[in-house]
Amino acid sequence: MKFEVLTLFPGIVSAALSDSILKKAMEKGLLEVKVTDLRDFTHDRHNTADDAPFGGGPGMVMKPEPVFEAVDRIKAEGECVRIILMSPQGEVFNHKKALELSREKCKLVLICGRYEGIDERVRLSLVDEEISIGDFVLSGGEMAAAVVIEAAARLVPGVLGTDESAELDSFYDGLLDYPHYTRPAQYRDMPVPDVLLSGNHAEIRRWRRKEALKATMRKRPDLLEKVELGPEDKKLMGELEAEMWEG
Ligand code: 9D3
Repeated sequence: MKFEVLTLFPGIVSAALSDSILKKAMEKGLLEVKVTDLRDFTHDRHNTADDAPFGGGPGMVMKPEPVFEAVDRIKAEGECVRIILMSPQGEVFNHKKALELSREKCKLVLICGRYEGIDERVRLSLVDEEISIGDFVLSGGEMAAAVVIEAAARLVPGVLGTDESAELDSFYDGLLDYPHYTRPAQYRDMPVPDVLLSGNHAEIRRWRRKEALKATMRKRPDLLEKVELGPEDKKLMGELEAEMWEG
């Protein structure tokens, strides 16, 4: 999959792409990420990328010209493009969106805003969609763009090792993870659950599924409304409910 990030702070985005999984994906030719400095598309000697808002008020607004010219250059390269604005007003990013982007054939152009925002004409005439990564305030779209790239790239077939991707296939089912343990089997006053040392793989699988259901019920009950539970899950849920009454 192909990304091009348009930003006034290319260093922030590049730093986030030094992750080893992403580097390997790039070496394998499965992922291409170009980071473009919007200052390269300014023309005055101060490389001005922002200006005061029309109508007055606090802060500065990102000028439209560098963004339009950068997008013109990308389009002139003849590629099919899908233009995404990273913005707090966007649709909130999730696994489903990551999967959809991972299957995109066109180049994904991620525009990162800074300051109070970007000139509205960018949104009106260039942008296909807006993505937010959640309801909190960042200083700009760079960290959000890095999040989107990492989450989507991991879902491209071949990017993860076989172990990790097998886990994705079977376990990204909308439940929270089960607890993990490693050696030592006893640490301070905390033993590892016996079932994990038993070697009984059917029992271990059942225990993990039950713990995943328990964690989801306790911490993210909203997720259970969306997930489809199989017959075994329903049985495990029944057991959990009974155990709740026992205390
Ligand atoms: C404090 C300024 N805010 C006034 C209501 C508006 C505002 C402008 C610019 C808030 C944040 C930003 C910069 N953020 C992003 O560009 C951004 C973002 C985010 O802040 N949260 C979650 N996802 C994203 S994607 C891009």
